[in-house]
Amino acid sequence: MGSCSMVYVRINIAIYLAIIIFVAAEASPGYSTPSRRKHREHYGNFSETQQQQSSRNPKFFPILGFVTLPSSTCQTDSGTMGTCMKSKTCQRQGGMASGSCAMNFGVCCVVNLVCSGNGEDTVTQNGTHLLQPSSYTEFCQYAIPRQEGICQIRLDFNSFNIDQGPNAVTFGDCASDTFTVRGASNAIVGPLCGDLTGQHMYLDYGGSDKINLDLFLQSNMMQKWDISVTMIRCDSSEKAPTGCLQYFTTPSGMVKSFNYNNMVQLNNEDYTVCIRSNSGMRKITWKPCMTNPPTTTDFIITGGPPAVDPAGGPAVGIPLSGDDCTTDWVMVLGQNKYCGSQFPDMVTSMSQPFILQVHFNEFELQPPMPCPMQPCPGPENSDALNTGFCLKYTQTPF
Ligand SMILES: [Ca+2]
Ligand SMILES: [Ca+2]
Repeated sequence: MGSCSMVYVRINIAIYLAIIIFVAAEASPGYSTPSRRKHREHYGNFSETQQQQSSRNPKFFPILGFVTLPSSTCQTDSGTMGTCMKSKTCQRQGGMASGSCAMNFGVCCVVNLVCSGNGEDTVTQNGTHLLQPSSYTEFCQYAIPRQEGICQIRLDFNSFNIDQGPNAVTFGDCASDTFTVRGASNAIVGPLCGDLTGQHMYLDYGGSDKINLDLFLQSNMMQKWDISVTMIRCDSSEKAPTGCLQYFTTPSGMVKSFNYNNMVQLNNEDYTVCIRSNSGMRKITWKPCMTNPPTTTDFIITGGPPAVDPAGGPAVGIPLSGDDCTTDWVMVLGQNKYCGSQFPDMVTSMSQPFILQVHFNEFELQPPMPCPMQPCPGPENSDALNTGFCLKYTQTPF
């Protein structure tokens, strides 16, 4: 037999082995080959992994690629996130197929967990979407028990809107509907309310064996949410560093406080936003978003709103930093604390890891009423209509 035929036979054997592994893996939900696990963990660097496998063994790469693809995340027909698997596996897990994946060998499967309003609704499948109840219920409680080898979960608020109540605008408290996280070890957040659409959270199990998400719905309004839950393995490269509530991996991006969509700052938050240093990047620059210039409402954390220029010029905020920030502030690691009603034009830091620390205390400072002091402290000495923050970052090599 010539060497050419030998290669042909080897490739054929490899194809059969690959098909057997694929079928076996899909037939058993608990089964996971090392290559599947490895690929799932390195999904974020898929193109790099592809290149490495390809250069190591060019003949077998397409086959290995075919085997490993079905365990990955996919995009559904409606643009949301699903998990690629065989059609039967999806049915068995109570999911709904929405589009195909893995060269039409798999379906993009979505598992929905609708709030029952009747005790804990337990999340068992990675990639589950948590949804609002079909009719009004006062209490929704989701439980996410820790599965073997899982250290962290990521929540994506694909959409999220609950009532913030009239108190939030003035006092920063969620006095109507609330969203509360229990069992996570890495942050203090809220309770939260309002519009969290587009936000994400990484929650560490730490010593806990269960993370709970509680929603108290006091207002009978049209609350809506779609939160997807991703379970992250302890040894996964997708895991956020311990202690980071938010983790951004892109070279540049936008970070907003919770409920910034409603431009209302919420009380009682103490968390860390981490930015992954991209290869060769040594410096990070933070700026206000300026999504709607010339207003400066994208950073009001303490004091009142920026003074409006009667001549029609841009509103002028009060930038404060360092020891002047005692109640609500953000801190750029390696630089300073910032508060007031204006963020500096630019803050750069070469301290790694790249970190933004967020601290909002338990209340908003109101001028005493009736005012015993003369002159009465104006908005500049109280927290009035604080919006929270929207900041954008950019990583650069130097
Ligand atoms: Ca404030
Ligand atoms: Ca405050």
